[in-house]
Amino acid sequence: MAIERTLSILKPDATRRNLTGKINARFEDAGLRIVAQKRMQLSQAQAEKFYDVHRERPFFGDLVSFMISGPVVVQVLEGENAVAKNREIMGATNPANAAPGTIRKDFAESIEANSVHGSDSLENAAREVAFFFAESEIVG
Ligand code: RTP
Ligand code: MG
Repeated sequence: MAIERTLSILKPDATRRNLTGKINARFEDAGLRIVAQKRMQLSQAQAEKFYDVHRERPFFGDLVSFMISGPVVVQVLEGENAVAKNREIMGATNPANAAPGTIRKDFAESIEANSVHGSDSLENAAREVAFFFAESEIVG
């Protein structure tokens, strides 16, 4: 299996409840390595640009408002099959549908305040990692 990198975001509901360490432990316990990480406050323009693919969706405005409602932690996870592995650890978008033992099942508050973002393909991972990090900030 290939070593991949994926972009992860700990969302404002996670930072607000001081859950960043508990969530990071899930990644590390699954064999993913946090090779870059920074805490930041997204601007409205940044959040809109990051979620541009969802611009026409009915939840776009609420999603952007939520993502700027408090600090986020953006991070690069590295490991075997990292993109799919992270999606598996995260669980389904709606915590009501998430499998037992997943981050969203255990921590998410709602379909919107669902604690984590993870890139959904290798191609999007490369784009999303580059959105937040210079190559020199990623130390594998
Ligand atoms: P993510 O992009 O955050 O990793 O989550 P995802 O792939 O599981 O979900 P996606 O369909 O890409 O949606 C992005 C984020 O938008 C919010 N959302 N709200 N109110 C709603 O019906 C709704 N649907 C999605 C969630 O925060 C979701 O993670
Ligand atoms: Mg998505």
